[in-house]
Amino acid sequence: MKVTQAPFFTALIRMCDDARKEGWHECHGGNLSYRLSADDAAAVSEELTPAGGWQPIGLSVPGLAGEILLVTAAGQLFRSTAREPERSLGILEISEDGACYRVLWGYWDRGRPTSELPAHLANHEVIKRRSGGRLRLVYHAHPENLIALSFVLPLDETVFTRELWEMMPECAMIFPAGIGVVPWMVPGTPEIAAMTMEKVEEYDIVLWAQHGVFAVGESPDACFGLVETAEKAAAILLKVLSCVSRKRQAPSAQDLRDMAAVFRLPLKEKFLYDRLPPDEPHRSA
Ligand code: 2HA
Ligand code: ZN
Repeated sequence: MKVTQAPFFTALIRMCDDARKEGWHECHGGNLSYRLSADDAAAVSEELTPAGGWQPIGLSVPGLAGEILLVTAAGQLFRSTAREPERSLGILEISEDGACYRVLWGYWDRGRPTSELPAHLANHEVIKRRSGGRLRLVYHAHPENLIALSFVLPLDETVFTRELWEMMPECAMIFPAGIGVVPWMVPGTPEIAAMTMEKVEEYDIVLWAQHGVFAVGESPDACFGLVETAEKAAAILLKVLSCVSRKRQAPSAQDLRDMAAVFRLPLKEKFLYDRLPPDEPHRSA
């Protein structure tokens, strides 16, 4: 089967297209990588041929030895992925020592993987280990409401997680581990990669303050849905904060515990602290 006809590929293209329609990928913003399953790779094996030699990754990811990944190309536009997939994306293989990669498909016209490749691979190594192989997608986007909130709320995971969970029940269901927060850092550096890796040990979604989000998932739909849910909650919260300085009412910690019991959500107690009681409802004299 051709790569462009494979179900994993069409699902990724749909995600890229949906995400850029949401406005999360201005110009060159964002990147993603997907670790192919054995079935994914077998389905497209006729088109996977090494083009060029092994190149150093710049760090060692022995946990990904022999893995095959689809990774967005450097400098490409998310809005071009559907129209020019072979230019916007590529598929690469990791060497047996985990130190090098070689291209098997795509990256037309001397393209290359995103400059964030080391960060993507390092995070894949973490999520593959922590999920027993279930998590396959690493995704970076620039959703505007979450970015805006990082100017407004303290950069504290207990605050961000609780505020977003309160906005609608879907949030605790979709990100029961909460949301990680990384302060503003220079993009593309080993430092932001290392701090994100630490957060990805615990969280499926991490906010990069005044920049964007970094999310992981088992499929394109799961990962898109995760960012979509957090982003919608951020939009609701910004609306609330633009109307009142203090919410009049909100679900309590006990409300969230009750929901966790019914839906078997592993919500952490560190996010279920007691808050100041809401204002008294307005009463006419
Ligand atoms: O250009 O979003 O953070 C890709 C990015 C870098
Ligand atoms: Zn970015």
